Amino acid sequence: MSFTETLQSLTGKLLADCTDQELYLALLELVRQKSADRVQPVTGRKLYYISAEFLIGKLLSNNLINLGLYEEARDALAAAGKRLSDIEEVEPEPSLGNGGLGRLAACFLDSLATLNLPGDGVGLRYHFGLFHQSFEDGVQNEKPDPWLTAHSWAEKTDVTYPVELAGKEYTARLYKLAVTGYEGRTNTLNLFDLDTIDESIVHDGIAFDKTAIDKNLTLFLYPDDSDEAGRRLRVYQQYLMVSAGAQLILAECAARGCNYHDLADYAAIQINDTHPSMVIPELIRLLGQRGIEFEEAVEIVTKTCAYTNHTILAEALEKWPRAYLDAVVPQLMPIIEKLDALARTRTEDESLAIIDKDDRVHMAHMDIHFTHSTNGVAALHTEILKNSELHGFYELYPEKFNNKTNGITFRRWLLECDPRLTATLEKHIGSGFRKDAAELEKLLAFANDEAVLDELTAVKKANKAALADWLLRTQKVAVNPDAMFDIQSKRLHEYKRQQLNLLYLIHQYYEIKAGHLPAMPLVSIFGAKAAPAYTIAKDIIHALLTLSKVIAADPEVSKWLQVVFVENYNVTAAEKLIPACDLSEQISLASKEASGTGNMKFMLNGALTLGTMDGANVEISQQVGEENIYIFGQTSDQVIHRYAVGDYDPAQWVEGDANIRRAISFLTGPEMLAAGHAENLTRLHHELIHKDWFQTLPDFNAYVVRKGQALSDYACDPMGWRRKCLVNIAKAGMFSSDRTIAEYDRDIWHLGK
Ligand code: GPV
Repeated sequence: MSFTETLQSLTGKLLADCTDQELYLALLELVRQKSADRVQPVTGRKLYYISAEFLIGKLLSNNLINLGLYEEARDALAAAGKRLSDIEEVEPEPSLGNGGLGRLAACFLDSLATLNLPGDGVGLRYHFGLFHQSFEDGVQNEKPDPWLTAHSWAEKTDVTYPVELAGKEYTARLYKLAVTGYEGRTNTLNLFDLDTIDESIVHDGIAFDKTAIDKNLTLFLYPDDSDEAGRRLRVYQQYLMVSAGAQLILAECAARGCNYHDLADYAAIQINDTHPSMVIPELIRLLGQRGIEFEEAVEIVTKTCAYTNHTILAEALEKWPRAYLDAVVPQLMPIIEKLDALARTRTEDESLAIIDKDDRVHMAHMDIHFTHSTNGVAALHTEILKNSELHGFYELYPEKFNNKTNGITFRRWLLECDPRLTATLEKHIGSGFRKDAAELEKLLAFANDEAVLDELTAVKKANKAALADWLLRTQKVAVNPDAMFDIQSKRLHEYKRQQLNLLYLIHQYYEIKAGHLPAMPLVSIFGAKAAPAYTIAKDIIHALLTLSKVIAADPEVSKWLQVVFVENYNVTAAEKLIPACDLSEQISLASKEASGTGNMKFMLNGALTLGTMDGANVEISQQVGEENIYIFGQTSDQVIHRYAVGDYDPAQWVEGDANIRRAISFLTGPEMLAAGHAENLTRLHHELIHKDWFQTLPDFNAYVVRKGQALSDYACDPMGWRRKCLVNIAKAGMFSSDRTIAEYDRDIWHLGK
């Protein structure tokens, strides 16, 4: 049967007569059948990647590519007058993650299946995932983002497990989503849910009754944790995930012949940050029910589990008040107490305890004591963990610490999102890089080949035009496609310093007004969601939206500068933005961004990085060489030292520097107040002058200079610029998640053995 005939047998009519929705459902069914053919039996150790987030994004095109059906599908549809890109738009995006951590989990599943490794995901089937963002009156507005339709990728099973929450029994139901690798096997993403969830209790945006657990438990990813009911709800969610997950793992292993004593020969469990940490006491509890004594259970669990740390920010290291755990998971508390007592026999250092003197339970401490591996996610991050944040643990267990620098799947972040670049690369270096990312280095041979550099320029130009069309269609903004496209897209957080970019833009506004024109026009694009309860983050969004209006209304400035804030930044938007970027903003305060993964996506798509020596930027800069990246700002050592001394006073920087003073004052000046809200602008102004916890001001001047350098290089030396882009693409191979997963397997998991 031809592809067209197969599809027609699924829709029951001629393709030309089908709606996009009908074609989408037929393709979904076809992909399901083909994926099922690639399921393989499991022998030896199998990985369970347990994570509160899997930011998988839309799946249709990705699955077609991985199954080798993309071109056939596109051509068959085109022959019937249909466009695959229109059909893609019918698919709702499952936004089951916040940002990097969740997207990393999705990239890892793709690489596991591609490398033919047995590795499944375990998580939750949120009904709405992360909220949908819109801007109203210059302010972020949050609404539910439904993705579950009658025909969803996640298939309901009749597998259920009992889970006890606050003394009451609930039934967790398993949904399975097929994950097919590129020319690889099919693994499973296991997502748990309750049958009793009631979507109708959501009102006024994303508000809902936080106490009705049977109705609300899996409604949203990370419900607002600014109040106690919200925080308890997170504990409920986490326990539902780990208890059902642990029961699934034990059942699958038993079915393969495991007698529980040898669990570690059947399963490797990776704990993705601390959200799933309760899997440790839960497994010990379940093994106890199966007749295994506490001491042996601890040993089994330690051998089976490994932990990844994704941050050094203290507020992101979970410490649950004991009272919450007493209330929600009383069955775990006796076990956590015994683990605390056992940990105290290994060290007298009170700061390494699981339960501290204020009766808070440190989830990361439990992970480090009772798993065999703790890893950071970039070289610098792991060094900081070993030398400062987790130094005491490193002294106690040096053999447990290791680094696994993050990566991204090139199937989604090159083949899918940038078909133009993919085609150009294939023309010159063949298609080996699809499976072996290191082959991208072959491109270096063309670094001085003007014809190839011209082709890369043409690809970027076409991608920028496509982004301009998309912005016009979806955001109603027109941008100048001949300007430099400068993009900062990632979660809105003070440590990521969108506010530094904001101060730069204000600075440029003044410079242009004073007749100091930049080397070329700049379109500065932002994409970012702020946590609904994160006030200052929302103030930064407001300031950027307001500045965008002020500049657009000023013809003198808007010729040179435009600020665009894209609504509802998600995976789908990222796939449009990244291929069109010239300059990638990676400007976190050094030491604070554990790794970053957007930095890798931009580099792979031929953007140059403007960044601090933070996270994986350090390794990017080592790969490409300092002449092919724009680095500025304090080093992590300087930052850590400044915090240690504790004498940072932003007011002194404001006083001592006229440019800084001018930029900050503008926030509450007449232009901004006329276009925006005094409350938000005044609060941000106050925060920057009196706190500036993430040291924006000491890096301000270096940032302005470096960005000016990038603009003038781009304007005055286009071939030189394009050569740098080529080197970035060629050197991106090390940031493939295939490399990352191969390292996890070699050092931690030993899958299939
Ligand atoms: I902890 N990260 C995230 O997205 N959410 C979290 O809750 C935590 C960490 C991110 C880090 O901020 C990034 O630097 C990192 O690249 C990413 O996790 C993946 O490791």
